[in-house]
Amino acid sequence: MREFILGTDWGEDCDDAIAVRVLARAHVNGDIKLLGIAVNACIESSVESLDIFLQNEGIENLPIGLDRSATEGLGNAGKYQNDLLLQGKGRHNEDAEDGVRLYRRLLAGAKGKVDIVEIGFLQIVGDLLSSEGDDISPLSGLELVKEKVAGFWVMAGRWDEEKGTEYNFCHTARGREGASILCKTCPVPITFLGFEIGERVITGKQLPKDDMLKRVLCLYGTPEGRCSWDPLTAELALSGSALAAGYGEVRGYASVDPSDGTNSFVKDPNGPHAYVVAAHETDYYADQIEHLIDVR
Ligand SMILES: [Ca+2]
Repeated sequence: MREFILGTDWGEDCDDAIAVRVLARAHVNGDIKLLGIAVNACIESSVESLDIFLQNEGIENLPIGLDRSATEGLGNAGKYQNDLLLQGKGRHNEDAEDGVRLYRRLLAGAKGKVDIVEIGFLQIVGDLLSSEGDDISPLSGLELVKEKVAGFWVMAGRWDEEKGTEYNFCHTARGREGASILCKTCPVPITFLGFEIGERVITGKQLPKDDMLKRVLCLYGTPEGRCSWDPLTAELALSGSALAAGYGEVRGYASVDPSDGTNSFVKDPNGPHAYVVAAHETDYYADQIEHLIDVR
């Protein structure tokens, strides 16, 4: 069974919650094993709100990591997290493991190769790749990723223009640096799903009123559905290839300028990076997500 780790900026946009449902459903159905989730944007309600949401999905005590220093640029955060605290009880930020340690521990303990899905800022991944051996594993972050990671599936970048600007790459200084390190040093393949893909695909409209995910969308201010950057990336990762998820792909070498977060791409059919391009109308992709998140 394929194993996954998710990195999310849970705290801001509500498409993260749709993506968490996509992966949680696959885990509960026994299609994958979700090993843990690392939160790369920290607000007071981060861990407890995520834990309550996961419990609602039928998952108890999933390992959760947190970057406690990731408080930059979160002026709009917490629109649905604070309400989720009223819906149950969960672990708190103090209970969460440091984000880099979570990745290192889960990777060191994994028997096979793990797929990593990133739908937020990339400073934890950058710090993981820069990490030295420690009490968890004598391997450096680079060695650990090379040995234990099948590939990264990353929602970030804007690939339909030169020097694209996109939120996950650009918004925070540490995120920009982490994104640059990921592109420069990652020893395993990376597949990117860019802003231009998720922007056009709206999902979540069909959820029933009493669904916690519907409540999240309403609190965020998008009751008619939200752009699907994060759930499409989760679904792409579950599919295992661009082709299987209904995309074309462009291969080459991606890079991110750490000073401003703009992304660039040099095409090369043998390159280690790829970004996906749409091969169907938007309804095709929306239907896939609606099917995955629908109430049972
Ligand atoms: Ca996100």
